[in-house]
Amino acid sequence: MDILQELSKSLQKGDADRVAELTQEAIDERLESKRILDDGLIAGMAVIGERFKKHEIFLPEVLFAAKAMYAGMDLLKPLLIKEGIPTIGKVVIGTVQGDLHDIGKNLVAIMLKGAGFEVIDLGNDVPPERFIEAAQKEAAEVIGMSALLTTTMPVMKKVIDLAKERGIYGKTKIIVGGAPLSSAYAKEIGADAYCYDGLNAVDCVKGFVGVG
Ligand code: B1M
Repeated sequence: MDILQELSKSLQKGDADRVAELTQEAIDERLESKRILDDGLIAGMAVIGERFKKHEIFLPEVLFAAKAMYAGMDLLKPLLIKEGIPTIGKVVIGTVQGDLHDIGKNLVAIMLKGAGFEVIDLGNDVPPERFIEAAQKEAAEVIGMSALLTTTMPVMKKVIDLAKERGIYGKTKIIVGGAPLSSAYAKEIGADAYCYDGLNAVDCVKGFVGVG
């Protein structure tokens, strides 16, 4: 088994210590950090998602896998964030109210930081008001919202409606992402863009601030 397959398997077992060891080994072997992330950590989490869906595993296993994912991400983070790049814009990001899934949002934040953006991360379970207040206080160019549950997707529309009410809609661009989202849904609720992953989010945001 190659190191990335072993990494994926260890994540599936929820073995955070082994995930940290293998991630470090992969880094020491100079594997590309994006490959370690995609083919090791994210690949393992995709299997967990499938198995959870089929009721082959339950929430505690998913939680252990998420902890293991963070053990790997903590080591990759400094590599994904390139140092010393000047800030090219501000992004307020968070997972919407009622939703505790933050792994994808954190990855997007890391990618944006790596591309030179200042990221104000509001965390998860973020009420609409906080997105708008933070964007206004920080004079952010972009608000980024993440949702992983079909039941929390509608909160994104509440944030957009509030942005309209407060007069920042159109000035502050709004991007949305997360597994259940789509371009069609983003259009329907009035978001400026749907981004399918971190790199795509970087491209969108660069387009909005006119760089790249
Ligand atoms: Co939950 N969960 N979960 N979960 N969980 C899902 C999302 C689910 C699809 C599992 C399934 O049934 N197959 C399902 C949702 C079903 C639905 O709504 N259609 C589900 C459910 C049902 C639940 C609970 C309701 C379970 C329960 O309690 N009965 C519960 C809800 C809790 C809550 O939020 N209120 C719950 C809880 C949890 C844990 C806490 C145990 C844990 C989260 C831990 C954490 O995040 N700290 C968890 C996990 C880990 C998952 C799965 C297995 C993995 C999610 C993940 O981290 N993926 C997930 C199944 C799956 O997605 N395959 C599942 C890896 C991550 C890198 O991908 O988040 O998609 P993702 O992010 C991607 C893109 O989507 C995109 O870029 C990222 C990088 O490529 N992206 C953006 C995301 N946000 C973006 C924002 C952007 C741009 C791109 O711009 C701003």
